Amino acid sequence: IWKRYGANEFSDVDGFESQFVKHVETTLARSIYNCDNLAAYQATSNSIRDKLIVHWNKTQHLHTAKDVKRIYYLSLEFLMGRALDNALINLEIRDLAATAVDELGFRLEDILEVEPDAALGNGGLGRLAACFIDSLSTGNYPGWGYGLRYQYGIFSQKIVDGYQAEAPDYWLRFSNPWELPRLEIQIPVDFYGYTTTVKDPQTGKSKKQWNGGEQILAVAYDFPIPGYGTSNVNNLRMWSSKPTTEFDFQKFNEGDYQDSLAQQQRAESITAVLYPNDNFYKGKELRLKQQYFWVAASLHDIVRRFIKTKRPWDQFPDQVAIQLNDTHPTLAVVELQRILTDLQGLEWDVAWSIVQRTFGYTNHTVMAEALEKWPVDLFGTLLPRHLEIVYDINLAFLQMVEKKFPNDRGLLSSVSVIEESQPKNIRMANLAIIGSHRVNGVAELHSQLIKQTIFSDFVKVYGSDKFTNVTNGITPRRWLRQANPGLAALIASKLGGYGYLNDLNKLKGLEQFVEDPGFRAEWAAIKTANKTKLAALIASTTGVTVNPNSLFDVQVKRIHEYKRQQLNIFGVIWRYLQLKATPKAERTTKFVPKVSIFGGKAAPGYYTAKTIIKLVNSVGSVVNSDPEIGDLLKVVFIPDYNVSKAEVICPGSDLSEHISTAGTEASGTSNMKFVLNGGLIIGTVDGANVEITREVGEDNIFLFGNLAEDVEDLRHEHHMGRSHIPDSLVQVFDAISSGQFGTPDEFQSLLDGVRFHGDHYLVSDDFESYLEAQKLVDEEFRKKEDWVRKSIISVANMGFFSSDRCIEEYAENIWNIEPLEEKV
Ligand code: 26W
Repeated sequence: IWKRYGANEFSDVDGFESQFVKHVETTLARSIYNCDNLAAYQATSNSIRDKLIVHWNKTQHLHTAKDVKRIYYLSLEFLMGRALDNALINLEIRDLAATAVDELGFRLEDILEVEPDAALGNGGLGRLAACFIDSLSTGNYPGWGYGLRYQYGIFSQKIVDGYQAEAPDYWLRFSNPWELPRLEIQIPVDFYGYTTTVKDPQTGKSKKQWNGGEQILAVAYDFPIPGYGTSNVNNLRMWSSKPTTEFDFQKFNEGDYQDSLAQQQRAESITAVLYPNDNFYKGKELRLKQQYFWVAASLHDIVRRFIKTKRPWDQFPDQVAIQLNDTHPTLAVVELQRILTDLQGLEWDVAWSIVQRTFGYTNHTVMAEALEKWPVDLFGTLLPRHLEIVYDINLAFLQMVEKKFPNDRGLLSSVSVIEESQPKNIRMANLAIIGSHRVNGVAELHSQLIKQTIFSDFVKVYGSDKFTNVTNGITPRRWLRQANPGLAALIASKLGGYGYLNDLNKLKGLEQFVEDPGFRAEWAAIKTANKTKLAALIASTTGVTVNPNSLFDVQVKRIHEYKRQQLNIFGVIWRYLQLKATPKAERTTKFVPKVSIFGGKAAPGYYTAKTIIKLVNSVGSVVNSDPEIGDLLKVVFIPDYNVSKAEVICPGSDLSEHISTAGTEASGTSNMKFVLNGGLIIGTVDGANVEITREVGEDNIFLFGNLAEDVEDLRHEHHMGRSHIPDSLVQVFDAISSGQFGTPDEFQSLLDGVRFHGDHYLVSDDFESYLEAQKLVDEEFRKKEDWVRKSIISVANMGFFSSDRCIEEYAENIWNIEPLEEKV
């Protein structure tokens, strides 16, 4: 049977070509003589997809046959980027495909460029989910992702007159060969309505019942996820909303056919668009609808799969682990409790024990403004039965706390799921903690901080064992092999092949070549080639020509005050002023030629972030056209930063900036991507920078700034009016205020934030130390050979940051699952 199954698979160039032609002629109904890059992309993808489906089916059958425990990763965002190159790499058929398309008259590079990014995420959290799903497959873990199939991903960013403008990202325009519509899997999801108490005809006991008011269907779309060096293929299931076939017959009978249909059509709006906020919470009803829609469909699917095993309910946690990627899926805790009690008739306590053993919760931020809280009224209208259950969960929990800590009103009110404010709110993080057996942060420092700050009272209640750390990681398949084929090949040539790609600690073996001048020369040449590629991207997207011999200094990530792009651009202005003030003859001896590269999206409603983008572009237009400066300084903002651009940018940096106010960046993952690609970093003692320093050594990283433990006191000083703006920063502000970089009015608020409104992100406190660190960068960059040594040693010590290691830690310490490999 398996043989027949694989009938359409190919294993050589000829086989691939015939599949390609078949897809052009049948799937696409085109002729091979009338086949452009888009058609070639679709035909290639469909050929690969056929191969994946075969293994996808085998893997799923295997997991069912062996009746294994599965991990379900619930994430509202999966920032996947492109799929084709990744599939070719993971299936180890990239060379084969390149040869085949070449013989057919195409270039693989051109075909790959046609694919739109699957940009169903905002930033770090969504990209982490994508790396994890790759590592789950690679590590042969039976694991599924569950998400939403948004029709519009994160907006595409245009720069108009220096400002960000948003355009819709309709990524499904040419359909999507990487998804398998499962139109037969349609799960009804209820909203609104009311609750009643009914008598159970079997037990005679009374119980609660939810009578929903509006029903919407969740349709499954499956994305096969290939692993590297294994034939296992896992599943990423994404839900799409559509109307039920029922519609409001009363309205219909009243003659309002149009309106009744229109209301149904609105069902599709649930999964229409990804919310573009990152680290900022807004209580929008549609967002809560998205969350419940996704959670209800996913749990229904998971429970249905469990019921098929015919096991008793108390074995549910032995078969199912569910990870909550931040608080966005926390309703799953409530929904599972509802399914077990209302629908399956389990006793409350029995059900609750199952719930707690099933869930784990990952926190990704300590920032107060990012914590989700839903107004009780909004919540209760949309999900009346769930509100009752939340109150019951909270009651039982508070009774437990009261017993352990009698008469501690402060404690009760801080750990309560209900915030007794006006209006009242449901605190999703509290609910997630109470409903899970384990809570983790995403880097050592962050995991310590959550225990000391936002969740300290829960440590009191549960003890600290419930709280743990899993430091983030990245997949080396995409972020080394795919993004940097040159470097990956050089490393493979030294380490005896590509085996290091799923055993990243092997990179350590590179250290022995550090004193080999030939190796260093090859290493440096690859960096230069990657910088040339980045220069081409800069030229094509900004029109600015940059010299690849300059120091490429990059900061790409979401634009946010806590990430401090403003600190970076103030530093750039300082450098420009210094350059101008230095006699021409001395400039080249004092300053290394530098290109300052920015990129990243601002949330559409985030005014300050948008102002920072404008400032970067304004500084760029002045500096780049200053004939006195030439190659000594260029400033560019690359528009529409996304995964596929990151794959060009990360390998092309000499230095990247990870300069958040200490204690604010939970982990950061682009820091890992840059170092893995041979770049050095300048950064604060924050997030995973701390562990990167531990791994690569203090000599190979440029750290600066105040420490997390000092932040509170410094902020207090500012609020007491005891701010000190260093002279360097005063000069920068004066230059801006004088109109040197365009109308100063629009930048006024940015400067005032630092000068008069408490400087919440401590730009003034860290500015001098930042300039010092940058000075050191210049000095070190001049010592070319030493710089290359640092680069090699850093890469050699990045093994720890493979997301494969993360998944192993989650599997062992949180999920209690084992890998299972399909033997071909
Ligand atoms: C409710 C609005 C909202 C949306 C997204 C709040 C919070 C988020 C995310 C949790 C923000 C996020 O992406 N956090 C990032 O997670 C990464 C992966 O763990 C970390 O590396 C980053 O430091 C963290 O900012």
